[in-house]
Amino acid sequence: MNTMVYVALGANLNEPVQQIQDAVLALKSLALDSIITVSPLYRSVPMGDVEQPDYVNGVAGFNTDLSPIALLDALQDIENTQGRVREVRWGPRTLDLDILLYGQQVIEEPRLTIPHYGMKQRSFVLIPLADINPHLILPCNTELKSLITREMRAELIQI
Ligand code: A4P
Ligand code: MG
Repeated sequence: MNTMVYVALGANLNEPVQQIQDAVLALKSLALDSIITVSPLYRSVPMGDVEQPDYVNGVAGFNTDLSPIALLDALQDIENTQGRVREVRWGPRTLDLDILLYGQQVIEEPRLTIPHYGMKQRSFVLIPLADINPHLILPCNTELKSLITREMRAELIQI
């Protein structure tokens, strides 16, 4: 069965825009008919206390027949292929691929929390997600657009 999924893209090392573009090509191989929608990319100030370069962030949406865990495995393979090294939590990374939404499913498993635990607070997730699906309703029945504040819009610079 095919499910619409949204994946957050983040990078802040080794030519982040190129990292995201390479990731988009890799994501196509997971998508039904290789069709994926990609948001504009944004530059964003790092969230958290770790000193690190600005991020490039965006969101991709596509239909897939992978299960949630199979999708996570595939995303982690792509991260690893692109040289992701896990050192500090919230530290700099060549590529971070997080599953934001898997259809309307709510998943609480040791390896997987969907919707992504931080998405409702993050400008660099909400704004690109609304770019590709402005009318999205989250599984908790909240309208995506209602979560986006003026302050959040001011935080991002479109690339
Ligand atoms: N995991 C659980 N749920 C999910 C999900 N929905 N999608 C587990 C993906 N993974 C999920 O992730 C740690 C574990 O989370 C995985 O093994 C998976 O089983 P990770 O990618 O290894 O580590 P991480 O990304 O450092 O941790 P975390 O908590 O996911 O960090 P975040 O929340 O992704 O934040 N600032 C800006 N401006 N832009 C950013 O993109 N990103 C971060 C990282 C910090 N600051 C940022 C940004
Ligand atoms: Mg992550």
